[in-house]
Amino acid sequence: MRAFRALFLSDLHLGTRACQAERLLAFLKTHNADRIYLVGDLIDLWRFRSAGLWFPQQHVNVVRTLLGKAKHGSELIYIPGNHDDLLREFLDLQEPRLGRIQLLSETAHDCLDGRRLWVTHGDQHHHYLKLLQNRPLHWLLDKGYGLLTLASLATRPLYAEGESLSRNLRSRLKRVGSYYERFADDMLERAAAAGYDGVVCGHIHHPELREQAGRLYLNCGDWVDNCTAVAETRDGRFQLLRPELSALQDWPNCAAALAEDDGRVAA
Ligand SMILES: [Mn+2]
Repeated sequence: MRAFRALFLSDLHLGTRACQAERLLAFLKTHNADRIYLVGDLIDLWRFRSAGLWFPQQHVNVVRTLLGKAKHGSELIYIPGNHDDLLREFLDLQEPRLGRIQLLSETAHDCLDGRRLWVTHGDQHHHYLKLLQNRPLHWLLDKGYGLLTLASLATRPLYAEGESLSRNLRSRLKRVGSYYERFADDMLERAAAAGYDGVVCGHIHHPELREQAGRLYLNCGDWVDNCTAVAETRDGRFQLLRPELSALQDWPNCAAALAEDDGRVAA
């Protein structure tokens, strides 16, 4: 078991067939932290609205494993995203909790070195998706998202491990509009304006860890395509954990090796 000061996971999309629950479970069973942040889109409530309730045992096991961590001492903080936005309606309650899980719209993470990071899913600050307030467009995008998920699943055998149609489309999107760049710049700008030393977010399903003008941008990625998480080590370093997809049993070692050359930022 690798134990961290903090773990950040986003865009699990439990309740959809695209969620890689088996890999997620293997990850949760080998990684722990004093504080675990679930940075939005944990359960995909959009899918329940449009496709009915589908929540297989393995997805239940993910929730149980997370609750187990809370029971055994990890502090769990759940920040809803746009796919679990129904929960945002309960944020006005005094200290909203789901059992031992604290529910927050966003929060600040105090790093070991004294820096403060803004922790938020990212959609509420994302000007393109402000359009989602528009109901007919929301419906259309939801259908489009469902179709893309289905197409991505159907074509998964055609792609190498770790690749998929949706990931392929997302990387095209990057080339056309440098969408990820603009998202990161936007989030960093907002973090700076609010007096934070950086931001931890998710939402765009693109794992990234960078330091820009002295500020940290940490994107957790997702458990649909990338299977990644952000971690703060016990000595205060941030790592992007990207476990080797084809070797489940070797995950912790691979995660450590990849974190070394892939995503280390000096504390
Ligand atoms: Mn999202």
